[in-house]
Amino acid sequence: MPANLPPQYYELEREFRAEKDVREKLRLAQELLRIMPKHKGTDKLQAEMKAKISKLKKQLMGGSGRSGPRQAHAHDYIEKEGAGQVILIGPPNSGKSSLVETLTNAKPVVADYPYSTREPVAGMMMYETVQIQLIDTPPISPESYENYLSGLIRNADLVVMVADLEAETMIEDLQFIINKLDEKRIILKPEVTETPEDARYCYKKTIICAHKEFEDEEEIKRKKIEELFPEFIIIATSIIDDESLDLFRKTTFDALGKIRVYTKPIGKEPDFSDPIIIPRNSTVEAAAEHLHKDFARKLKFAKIWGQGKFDGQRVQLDFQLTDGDIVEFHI
Ligand SMILES: Nc1nc2c(ncn2[C@@H]2O[C@H](COP(=O)(O)OP(=O)(O)O)[C@@H](O)[C@H]2O)c(=O)[nH]1
Ligand SMILES: [Mg+2]
Repeated sequence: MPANLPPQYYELEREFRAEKDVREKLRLAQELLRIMPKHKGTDKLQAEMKAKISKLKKQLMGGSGRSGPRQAHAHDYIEKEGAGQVILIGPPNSGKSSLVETLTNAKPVVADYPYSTREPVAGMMMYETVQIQLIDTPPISPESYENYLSGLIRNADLVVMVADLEAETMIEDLQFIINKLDEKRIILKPEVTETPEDARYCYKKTIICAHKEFEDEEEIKRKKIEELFPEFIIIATSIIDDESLDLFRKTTFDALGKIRVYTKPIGKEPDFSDPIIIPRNSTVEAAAEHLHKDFARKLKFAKIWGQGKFDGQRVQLDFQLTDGDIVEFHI
């Protein structure tokens, strides 16, 4: 049976064969397996690719003795925690580490010299009642691109690109990042409403921080960013301006496309300490399912408290919830 592989497959395979970096090679192998049509004609090819993947993984862990160099840490994957995973990227010295240090419990290195951050660092940021995971990363510049960044960015729920308003080369620096990621087939987008036609590409929802904004009184630099990135959400931030940090928290949460729903036992007070985090436009049924599949099956109706609702309004399972709603489930 013929394999009938799409032309993209052959292109990607050529790249895969030429690639020397083990981590990038692994990513390409995984991509090849993903875009390979799954039918009898590709059974053998699928098995071969799986074998290559596991060999590359072993190599990365440094466990396969003779083959390939040992690589100490795998930085290309960070387990998700909280309401969403947000990765901060940017040119050297733009303030990524400062933002993560100020907003989370993590302690990345902050320094007034470039290339101070060598490894990704994750920390949890509190936004009202929810936690959001922030990842600090090494810079992207002509002098530096850590290959594991591609995997990290692809896996994140949201990208925050940090622009340095104090840098004279701000626009060129941002343009460089866009081009570099494009090379890695990652396209930063103000909104992601579709999957790319070419399966090797990845669209990533992105917002931009016009950072160190405190000093940009005439907003000249910020306007330049707006010109280069029309339609993107751009927020002005500075680590010495608490209001801007609050805006950062709120904007990232909104951009994640999630809502918080508080549950309330019948006849008791709602529990505001532990909201259910579900995608925007989720129904009452989806919220119940989030708690327990069985629970959702037994659910008859719910009562809702929240903006634009009558207190204790009785609603059906297909009712769409909004951020901050309080739900009392009735089974
Ligand atoms: N004026 C000002 N300087 C900042 C701000 N945030 C960070 N910096 C400074 O910018 C430099 C680089 O910060 P750092 O967080 O290490 O940048 P990174 O390389 O992007 O991680 C340091 O000297 C920081 O003190 C800010 O909001 N305003
Ligand atoms: Mg840093």
